[in-house]
Amino acid sequence: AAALARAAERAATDLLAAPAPIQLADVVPAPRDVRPNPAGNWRLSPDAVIVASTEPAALAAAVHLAELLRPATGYPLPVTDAATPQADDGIALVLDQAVGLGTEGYRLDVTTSGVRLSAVTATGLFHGVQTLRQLLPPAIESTVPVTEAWILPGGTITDTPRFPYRGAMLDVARHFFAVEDVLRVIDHLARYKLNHLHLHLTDDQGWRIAVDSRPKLTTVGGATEVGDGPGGFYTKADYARIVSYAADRHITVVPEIDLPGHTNSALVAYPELAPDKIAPPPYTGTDVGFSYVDPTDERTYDFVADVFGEMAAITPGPLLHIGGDEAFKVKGELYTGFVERVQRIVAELGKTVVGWHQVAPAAHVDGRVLQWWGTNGEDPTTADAVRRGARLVISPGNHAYLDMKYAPDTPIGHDWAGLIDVRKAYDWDPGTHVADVPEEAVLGVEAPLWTESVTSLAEIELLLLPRLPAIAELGWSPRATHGWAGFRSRLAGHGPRWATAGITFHAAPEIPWP
Ligand code: TNX
Repeated sequence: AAALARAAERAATDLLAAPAPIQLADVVPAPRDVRPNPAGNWRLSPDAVIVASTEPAALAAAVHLAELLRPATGYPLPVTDAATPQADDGIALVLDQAVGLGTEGYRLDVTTSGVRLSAVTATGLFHGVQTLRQLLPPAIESTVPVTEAWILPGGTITDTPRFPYRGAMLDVARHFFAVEDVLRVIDHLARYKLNHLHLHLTDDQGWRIAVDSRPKLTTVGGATEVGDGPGGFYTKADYARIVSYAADRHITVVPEIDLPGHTNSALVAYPELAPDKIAPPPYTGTDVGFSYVDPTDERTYDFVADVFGEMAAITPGPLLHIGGDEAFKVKGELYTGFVERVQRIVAELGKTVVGWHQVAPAAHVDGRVLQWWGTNGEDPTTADAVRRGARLVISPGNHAYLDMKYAPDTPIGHDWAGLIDVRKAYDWDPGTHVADVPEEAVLGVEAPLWTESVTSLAEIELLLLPRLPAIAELGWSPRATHGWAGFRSRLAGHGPRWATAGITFHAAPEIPWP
């Protein structure tokens, strides 16, 4: 009788399995290759199991998948492991050298007998899990069980990123954000296969990371923010929590200590760093370019070595960001000499240096990365630094800046680099954006969010979504898949997902939301 019941259930399942509510190609960022097979739809059933290769990292991806699917389905979805996992009416996550597709790619096969997700690395499996999640109905985002036919569209996706660096930046200095808020931002990055979180940890208005050798940086320098707010800072344990939450989602944290400008909060705490050796008053406005650490005082370099030494010790990723932007009062050789010394300090710590593209005139050091934030794609100095060996992360102010308003009536944000609606965020090419820089020198893209006007997670999300997926697609998807018409209709399907998950977003008028 039990067997009969199962057969009846299977027959019912087969009937229900067509059509799938989501098309196999309805994924953001667009996959490299999509081969739908409408005869291969598969329905996730209450007794489905998830089985992974025995490696701990593969199991972790499987557990992550189970945790994404359990709340809405209410299914137990037990996770097991096997030497050769089979998609036997369940989901198999398989580490397999033969799949190819590099360090981040994956292959997803959906057939009537189950789902097989395979990759060379656990990172590939994790990205594949994000794709799988998007192929289920939007109700999968519910935090409580809902009745739904959990049908996956049949076929095969093979996917691999265009660029190795895909990031977003959060400015936690202008306004401070709690660890929990940063973890939610990491969730949003993971959804769209971004793999770097750049934290802008210091600025005129506040110093946000504990440095044991300089405690006043946080007790004094961390006590302010833009406006009247109390500021705040991350203890090393807080920072470790962010780093490990990100690492679990295959995201590398890139910490920025902005020097020599944007340093008023450090000068308030340690006046010997100030050019006149007098502590300035704390700054809670939104001007830029007025503060700097004294590049002619050896104590400044001791400070830099201490701070980056401690940052290197708590940052497992290879990149340390030294800022370098808008140091209007440190000019010419004084500026270049300062940057070169800081670059050497970072290199001696075994880390790779990143700087805003203003550091371009400084000498090259191994692996140096410049973050382009210009607005016209023309900069001979940056192109020259690339010829001397630098690579670029591209963050054009007029396309990728998440703090720009969408439209004149956006309640928060800036407009100095223009308005950035979703199409403006999407319609450009990181591979050809900066004149005289070949695509081979482009590491990838990053969407920075400056927070002078941003005070809450909901406001972060309003500016992030739906533009972050646009930048993610530029970083991940092959240029051949690029097209506004296709993107806007794929993106539209994410509105109900965000709404179901309780995520704030801007219902941009140019997107055909269902
Ligand atoms: C410029 S972009 C800055 C930031 C501001 C931002 C506001 C860059 C490297 N520096 O200090 O917050 O504009 O959009």
